[in-house]
Parts: sequence; structure tokens; C-alpha cells
Amino acid sequence: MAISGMAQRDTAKKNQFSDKDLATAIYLLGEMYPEGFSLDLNTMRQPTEGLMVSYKETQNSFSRKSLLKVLKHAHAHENLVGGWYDPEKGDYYFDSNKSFPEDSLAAALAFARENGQHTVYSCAKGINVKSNYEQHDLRIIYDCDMGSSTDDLFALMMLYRYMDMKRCTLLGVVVDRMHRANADAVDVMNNYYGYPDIPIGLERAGVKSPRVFIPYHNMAYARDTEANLLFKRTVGDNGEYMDGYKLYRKLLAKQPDKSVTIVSVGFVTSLSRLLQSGPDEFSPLNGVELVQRKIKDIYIMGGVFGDSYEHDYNFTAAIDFSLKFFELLPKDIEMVFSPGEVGDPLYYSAQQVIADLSWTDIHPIKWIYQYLVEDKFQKMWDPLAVINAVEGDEAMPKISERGWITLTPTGETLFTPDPKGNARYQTPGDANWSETTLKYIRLMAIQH
Ligand SMILES: [Ca+2]
Repeated sequence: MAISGMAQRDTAKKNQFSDKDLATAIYLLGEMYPEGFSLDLNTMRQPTEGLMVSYKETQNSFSRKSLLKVLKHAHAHENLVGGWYDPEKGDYYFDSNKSFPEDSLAAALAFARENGQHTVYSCAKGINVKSNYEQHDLRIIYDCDMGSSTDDLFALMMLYRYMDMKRCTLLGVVVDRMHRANADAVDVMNNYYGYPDIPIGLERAGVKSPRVFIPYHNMAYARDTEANLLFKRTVGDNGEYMDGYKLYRKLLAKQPDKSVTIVSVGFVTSLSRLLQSGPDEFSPLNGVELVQRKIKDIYIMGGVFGDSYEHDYNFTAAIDFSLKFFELLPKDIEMVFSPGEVGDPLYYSAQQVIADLSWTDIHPIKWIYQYLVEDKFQKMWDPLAVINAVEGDEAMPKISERGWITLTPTGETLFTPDPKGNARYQTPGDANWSETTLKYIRLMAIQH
């Protein structure tokens, strides 16, 4: 480290800047970029990629006089300095930075936590990623209608990334869109992202022939030019998937009371069957009792609370199941809805997806985009329910007051405000929020 630090210092010297000159230049940069900047002292340019984390040794270096110490540390390390202006205190903060590749977010976050830093800054995306999250014991069951829109895939990808970041445990995945191929697609995703043993359940008595927006259910059987299967699987062709509601019962029975978070981004068919289930080999409790005992909250992608005349597709397509779900769900379980209008501006184009996955030729999502996706319906609705579940209220700039939500037989979601209600819904963020959130999803997508 010392040797390379010296070498870098020589490069900086070649640029003919004394540390005093540099301190002046950096101070001026701080004034020009109050929201934050990074500077590579080797090139005297702002880095366009890399995940920047500050070293704790230069923490609390504010004002101009601290800059010489910051420069000394930077010369001995990576020759990277950064700064930002704290409007509350009226001080400029400067620090020596360590850079990680853009695809090493988990490592950058771990370093940030070790160094007591609140954020990691992505130079390529221009966004901060929080590192100062509390390590919750967050247990998630992901319930999706895999095999139609691609946002179910991205939401699942986010969950694996959050697992990499030690922010949650994914207990299992329930596929509520019938047919084995849709569960096989999840099997591929589990294996591809390094979690081959996450159990998968499959709905077998759900919505008959629902609309398919993008028929990617055959992804699990993709082959290369020599007819070898492209993607690894754990369950394989001969293994069995448990019924979705049975997997719920098996998983819930083993969890501590009030500890499980459900992320539901498809039909509520398996949840409805769970609520109507009776005692079995996994639990002496009936479905309602088991849900009440074990589930803490449910994050749902769905509902229509604005002026739209179009009813929610997922609830309407499975209306009998949806009505039972709303009727039987115990009223003390927290519900947070992310309606379609919140995700509508998060448009992740096929071109961007393929570019973001350019680090590999073989990737299940990339395969789907290369062969099946025409550029439509690429809005990132489902990942929002995942982000909200893992990151909590902080991730939502706007959220409704508390109330109760009822579902009408025609699929309308009616909201009645009440401070004692169990439900809230996310409301659309501004353009800046939508842009930042999409960049965050894209940053997660390039991790590998
Ligand atoms: Ca979905």
C-alpha cells in the first residue's frame, strides 16, 4: 500500500500541484458541488465510475484547514478525495476515499459499515446507497406471478442482492401463477444468484389461463447451440414442488411469532388458500390462526387509490381468491400497498437491461430480453414492494395516512381513513425520486 501510495504521489507531483494548491482547488470544488464530489488526484478528474467510501481516519475533517491531513491520507492510500457541504452545520466535509468496482456493492457497504460511514456513493449512477441500516432479523416470503411481466424477476433479483448485503433472509418463494415452468424459472434464478436451496412452492388451483404479457416461462429449458441446458437447477425436471399454501404452512410453522414479512407481487391465490387451510402435519393451527401468529406485515404490489378507472389487474383476475383474502386476513397484520401508478414512471428499457447485463453472455434475465422481450411493459412495479419491505418507510417519500382497505366484487380497492387502520399505501414520488429509484434497481442488477 505504501509503495503504491508513493507511486501515486509521484504522479500527482508530475501534475505540478503542491498540496497547498490542491487544498485550494478541492475547497473550491466543495463550493461548486455542495451535494458532493470526488476527485482522483492522479488524473485531476472526477471519477465516472466506482463506488466511493470514506475512510474513518479522515472522518470529521471539515473546513479548509483539515484538507492537508486529508490529502496526506489520500496520498498514502488511493489518491481519492471527496467532499460535501452540510447545510445544517454550515461546514464543508472532506475525506480520503476508497473506491470499489461498481459491481461490488456488498463489499463497499461492508467497508462503509466498518468505517462508520452512512453512505456509499456510486459515481456512475450519481446516487448514494445507505449503509447505516440497522441489521434487522427480516424474514421474507416472496409470492409472485412469475412467467408474465419481467418485474417479478427483478424483484426477486433485488431480494438476492439484499441477502448478499445481509439485509434479509428469503425463507421461500411461492409462485402463484400456475404451471410448473413458472416455478422452474424461479429454480433457475435461485441457482444463478447463488441461493440454490431456497424452497419454492407452486399454486396448482389458482387463476385459470391468466393473461401472459411476456411468455418467458420456457426460460428454464433454454439450451446452447450444442443442445446443453444453459441454466443450472436444483429441483430439476424430476423434483416436486410443494403446493404454494403448503409451503407457506411449512415455513410459517417454524418461524418465531410475528416475525415474517410477505412480499406479494402476483395473485393472492396461495395466500387465500393458506388462510382457508386446516391443521396439518406442519401445524395444529388453522390458516387464519397460523397467519395471525406468525406474519407481521404484508407488502403488496397492487391496488388503485388514485383517479384511475382501471381496477387492479392482479386482484380482479383472481377476484374470488382476492375477496377471501381480504375477508380472512387478520386485521392486526400491517399492510403496505404499492399501487401501479407509483411504479409507472420506473421504465427500465430492454436496451438498458441488456447493457447493464453486458458483463456476461449467459444470464436468465438477459436471455429473456434477448429472445422474448419487445420493448413494452418493462415498468419496475414489483421491485418497489421489495424495497419497501426491506428498507421500510424511509424508502417511501410519500405514504398515505392509516386506514382500512376493502375490496369490492368488481375489484375496486376502497380506502377508509382511520388512525387505527392496518393499511397504508405508497403514493407516487416526484421525477427525481423515480429516477433515483430506477438507478438503484439498475445498480443492483449489475452486481455479480
Ligand atoms: Ca407480478
